[in-house]
Amino acid sequence: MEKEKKILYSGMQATGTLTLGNYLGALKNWVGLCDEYECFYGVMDLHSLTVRQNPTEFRQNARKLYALYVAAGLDPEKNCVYYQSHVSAHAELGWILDCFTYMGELNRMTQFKDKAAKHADNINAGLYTYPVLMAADILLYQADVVPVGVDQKQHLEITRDIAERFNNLYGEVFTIPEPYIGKAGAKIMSLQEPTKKMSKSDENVNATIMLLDDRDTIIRKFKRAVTDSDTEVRYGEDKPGISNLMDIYACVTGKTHDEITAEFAGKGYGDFKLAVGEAVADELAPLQKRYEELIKDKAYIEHCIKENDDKARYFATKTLRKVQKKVGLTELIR
Ligand code: ATP
Ligand code: LTN
Repeated sequence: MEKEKKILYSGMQATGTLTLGNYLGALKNWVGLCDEYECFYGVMDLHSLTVRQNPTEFRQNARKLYALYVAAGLDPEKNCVYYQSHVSAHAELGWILDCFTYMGELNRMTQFKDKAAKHADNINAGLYTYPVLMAADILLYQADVVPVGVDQKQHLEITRDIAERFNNLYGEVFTIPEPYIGKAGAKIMSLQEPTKKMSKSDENVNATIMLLDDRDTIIRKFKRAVTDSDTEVRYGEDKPGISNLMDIYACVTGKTHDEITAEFAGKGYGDFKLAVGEAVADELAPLQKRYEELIKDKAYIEHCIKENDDKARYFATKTLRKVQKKVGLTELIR
């Protein structure tokens, strides 16, 4: 690959619908990176299979995720937005890298421990080797940088370890990826239990703002957000609820915590919660409008998927062939 621009790789699982946490913590920050980087964003549908999926809903969720990527501003002409499962090199490199990953390393993964506890009836081998497939995703594109949240940092570290181990054995095959530290990567917390992260699998609907929630729902959920018995809009460890709302407000308005404290001095929490709700609803309105248009425009979406699948396949296959050759698999006879 001619490296005029550095390569950036990221993606999300195609499970459920996205939350405000996914948006402010990840997606929103990806928009615009294509000016500086050659960007690849996957709909990580193979990873979603580690949890049992209803096939019809799963297919719809994957399409929704694709449309949300585009609606949020990932222009498919400038970013390679594609489906992981459409590029078979992911699964093929995943297998090869499984053979270069130690069980001792995988045993340390905290996400595996969390998910295994959550899905005790389905602790499958895919859940265990999840980080190796993620390593394959990243290494196939020779990514220089990977924007991920704190919860995914351990997976990026194992990716680097696997890549270095492989390179030590076979020469410089893989680029060693770095985590991408963007603008203050906000961690958005639950509106009901502000010490827990906002998560799409939360059972309490009031805890989570979904990206496709309508304006009234968004405002209502913010009005019900758990705060404290004080009245001062101030950032601090002793005020997790208010601090979370301040983080959200800061992300959507660009204001600093001090500016927010000044703006709401002498006003009650009610005014502040309403302002946060309205600001979030205003921020999401254009994305939702664009999403509604896109999801109906099957021809356009399918055109984008096809073009970008082809582009991803081209780059991924190049790396896969190199790896196959290095480990001594017999070359294809053409
Ligand atoms: P689940 O609820 O199933 O654990 P999730 O909502 O955490 O899912 P993921 O698919 O694991 O979603 O994450 C996708 C991306 O969104 C990751 O980069 C992750 O760091 C980011 N992300 C998820 N939740 C938050 C949050 N509350 N705040 C900031 N970023 C988040
Ligand atoms: N595990 C990630 C999703 C993911 C990913 C990747 C992110 C799968 N493959 C490669 C970055 C690079 C998550 O956010 N849950």
